[in-house]
Amino acid sequence: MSSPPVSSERPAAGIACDIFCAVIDNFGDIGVCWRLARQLADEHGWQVRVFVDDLHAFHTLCPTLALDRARQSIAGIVIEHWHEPSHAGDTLEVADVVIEAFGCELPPVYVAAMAQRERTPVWLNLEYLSAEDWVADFHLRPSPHPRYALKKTFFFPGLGPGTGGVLKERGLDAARAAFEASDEKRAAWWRQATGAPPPGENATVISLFAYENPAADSLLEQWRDNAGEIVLLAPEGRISGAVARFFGLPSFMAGTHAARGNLTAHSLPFTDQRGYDALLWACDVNFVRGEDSFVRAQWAAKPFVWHIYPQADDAHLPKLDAALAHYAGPLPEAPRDALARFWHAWNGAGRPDWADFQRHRAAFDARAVDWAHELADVGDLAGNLAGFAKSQLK
Ligand code: TRH
Repeated sequence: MSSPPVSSERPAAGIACDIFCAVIDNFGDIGVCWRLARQLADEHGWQVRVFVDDLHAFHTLCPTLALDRARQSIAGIVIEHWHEPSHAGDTLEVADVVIEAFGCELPPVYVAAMAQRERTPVWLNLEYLSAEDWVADFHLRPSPHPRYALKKTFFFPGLGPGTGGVLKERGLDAARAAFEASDEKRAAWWRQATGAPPPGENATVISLFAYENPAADSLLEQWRDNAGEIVLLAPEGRISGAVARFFGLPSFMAGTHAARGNLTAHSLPFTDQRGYDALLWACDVNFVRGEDSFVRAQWAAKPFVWHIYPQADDAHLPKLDAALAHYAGPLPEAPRDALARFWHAWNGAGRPDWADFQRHRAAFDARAVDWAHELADVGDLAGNLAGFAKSQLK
């Protein structure tokens, strides 16, 4: 294949940034990249292109995306369908800042052009989020390229000081506060999401976003038998089969409603990312998974339960405990242990005990608010990344 022509550098209207994203599975890879792209464009004025190899996954959380276009622009961001590993856009333009998400391999022709560029680009490898202590030691470590005069810097998201932090839009807290303060906004949200008004104050509202999970059957039974009303909001997805089985339904696709005992459940359509935040704000407790929803639940400042992305040889379990150490560490012993028991049970070790969780709800509610403040002190990932890149471009 012949190389595409190399263009002169893009107009200097702002820092040009290319983000390369290979979707491994699910929605977290593109979910993080898209959120980062929007922040760099909206809050830092960067000219951003996103190269993504799976438009279908992207379309699920960005429904305005056209599936059949090789190149398109949404919200001022150029999206290139990265259709084969060697593809680097129709015209080879190398950006000032190049972000390789989650160790995906950049097109060789692009790397070669990076090396030829008059002003060497800042090349960042954005890693997966982990709350483990070693992350702070590896954050911003450079790695020289074996053949070219280029260096790649590892950028590690994290939950503690010395890491890259996690993504948080500037207007996020204000948007949440506005939602929480407005009965009309909440009522409109409930009508649109479930077709019903908001439940009474005594109901416990729970969102459920998870992978297939054998512990779901027991938890659904406990919610059915709970003393107070439970309202379950479940975006359509990998856990929907378990909910359908519990209610004796053939499926639990978006728009389905069901009730047994004290449990009422609504299946919601998968929304865009902003819509997912509103779901978290509407709930008392959020079950989340993977990486990006795990972060959003922390900004929602409500108690949450994390279904971590399972890895071979249980490599995910130390990551689960590292997150617990940050999040639950300052809790008194009894609620701290209860939260750890519940998270472990939801991740395969034992049976989740809802009564045990609820007993400590007041402590969990207060901790969720404190933790959102503590996490904000680490700084927003997009801001941290932009600051580092600018310091390198000087
Ligand atoms: O989908 P996830 O499980 O994604 C990932 C991937 O599996 C990835 O390969 C893995 O490495 C990573 O987890 C750890 O979970 P996550 O990260 O929470 O991504 C879901 C995205 O979908 C997130 O951006 C929120 C968004 N979302 C919506 O926009 N609307 C919705 O209705 C829902 C339920 C989610």
